[in-house]
Amino acid sequence: MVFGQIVIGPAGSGKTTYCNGMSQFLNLIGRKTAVINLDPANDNLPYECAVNIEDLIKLEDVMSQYDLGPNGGLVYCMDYLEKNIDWLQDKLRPLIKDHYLLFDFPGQVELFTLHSNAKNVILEMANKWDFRLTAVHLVDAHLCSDPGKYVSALLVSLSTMLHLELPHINVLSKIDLIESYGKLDFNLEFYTDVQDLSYLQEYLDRDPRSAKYRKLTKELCEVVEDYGLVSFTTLNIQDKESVMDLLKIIDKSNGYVFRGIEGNINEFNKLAAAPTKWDYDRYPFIFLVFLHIVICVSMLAYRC
Ligand SMILES: Nc1nc2c(ncn2[C@@H]2O[C@H](COP(=O)(O)OP(=O)(O)OP(=O)(O)O)[C@@H](O)[C@H]2O)c(=O)[nH]1
Ligand SMILES: [Mg+2]
Repeated sequence: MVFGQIVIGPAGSGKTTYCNGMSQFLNLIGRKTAVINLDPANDNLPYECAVNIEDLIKLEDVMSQYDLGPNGGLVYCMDYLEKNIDWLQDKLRPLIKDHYLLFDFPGQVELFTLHSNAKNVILEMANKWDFRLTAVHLVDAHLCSDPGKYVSALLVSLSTMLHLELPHINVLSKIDLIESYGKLDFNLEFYTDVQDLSYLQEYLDRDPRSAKYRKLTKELCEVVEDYGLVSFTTLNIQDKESVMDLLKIIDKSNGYVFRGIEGNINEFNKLAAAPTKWDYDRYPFIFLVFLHIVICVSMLAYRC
């Protein structure tokens, strides 16, 4: 079974950095990982990519040939990828035997809230090729420092969840920088848990621009609350603990933790209900078990 992550989020939210950091972490814990770059606008990739959309289509060529700007060019590239999905399938074939997959997507939010091209590529992988994928939606934590921007982040997260229909984790990225934006109006849990957005109103009213759209913003917040789908986890990609905590959530969401226990309902229930023992934690554990066995065997040998 093939498992992986669809890494999405607005421009500059940290997708490429995330793919680089997460692939390093996965390789470190012994999980063979391939990164697939599906963003034709990504220059100077920090990771070694196993598949690159640049080999199929180049954004500059599209822009000059069809006289398009970067956004129109990207929509064209995604349409082209959808039409040439066989190219992607051929490129992935050698990897899917034993690799975990990370897909680095473009940052244009309209591709994941409006157009169907990227969605169709993802659904082809999830439904027809039976890949177990989780959408990891990165949102810059900076948006929490302004109540109006935070409402936008909530809306884009909800629209993306509804559009893609995949297991979905919203992530406040670059959380290490949050204190540099000044004191937040609420504690961090308020922003991650998305429990009672009515508290935002007072802060929205302080800004004359948001006060003007008071009723609209209030209704939009109610929509977000009524769906009850959006919440966030946080990430500092440079911090191993933070990456590990996120990976645990992702692995539960796409079923990675349940691999290899098909048909064993007891094992399944145990894993679903309990905090999972992790590959990352398991290495010291295995070492301790090994040490214990060595000590027992030497003691037995000594007694004999
Ligand atoms: N401090 C900090 N900086 C980060 C983190 N993640 C990403 N960055 C920085 O944010 C900037 C944008 O990161 P990218 O990974 O290029 O973002 P992206 O989402 O791939 O951007 P596009 O491909 O243009 O949509 C870079 O300067 C990164 O170094 C993080 O966790 N902490
Ligand atoms: Mg990028």
